[in-house]
Amino acid sequence: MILHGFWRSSATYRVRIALGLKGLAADYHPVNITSGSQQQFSADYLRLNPEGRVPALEVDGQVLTQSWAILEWLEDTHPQPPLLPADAFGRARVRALAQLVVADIQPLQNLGPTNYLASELGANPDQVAAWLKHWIGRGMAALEAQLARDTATGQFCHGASPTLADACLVPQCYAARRYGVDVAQFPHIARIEAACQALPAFAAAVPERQPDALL
Ligand SMILES: N[C@@H](CCC(=O)N[C@@H](CS)C(=O)NCC(=O)O)C(=O)O
Repeated sequence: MILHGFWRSSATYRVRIALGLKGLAADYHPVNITSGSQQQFSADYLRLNPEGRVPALEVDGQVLTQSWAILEWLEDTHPQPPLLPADAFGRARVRALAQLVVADIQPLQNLGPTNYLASELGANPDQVAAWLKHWIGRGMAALEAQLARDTATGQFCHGASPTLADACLVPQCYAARRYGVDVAQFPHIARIEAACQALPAFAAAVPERQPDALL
């Protein structure tokens, strides 16, 4: 398996966590998506993912894109340890928590759209920062409320072992801090993040520990 990604990409970070939790190793091919490099739009990378976004996972000559599809594929093909609950309601809950991050928050903090705010719509840096804080703060407040109201929330997002929801929550906390959103204001999220970070798979996936980290 080859994981094409970027150290600070939250979508790539999700996949690193899930690979680690499954005990799987993948070769890592960095794709520098910063404005100065934009390797995601190189002809070579666009052949892997015509959308020009990371991550992409190459498996036996096939290319998987979209981090959520990759997480589900990992779960389908490597069911142990399970990262989705056994019951259908539980699976729906985990998917809903994860999609709050994957579908509702992350697209609004992504580099391409936020660069567009500045370059095409004339937003100044303060306005871009306000956009990021607003949408991340609003999304994470909703996630916090979901976790707070439900007895299915445990040491982790769902019960006493990590699920795909945790693999999405932790990278979102990382992005929130990067854009100046205080994670401590969300007590359930902060507590679950700490529980995750204590596990080796999460610790190994931290962006600053990746070979392409631009520190
Ligand atoms: N829905 C996609 C989102 C992928 C995505 O937005 N990736 C970001 C990094 S986290 C990216 O490649 N951004 C580069 C760009 O927008 O040009 C997924 O989950 O894989």
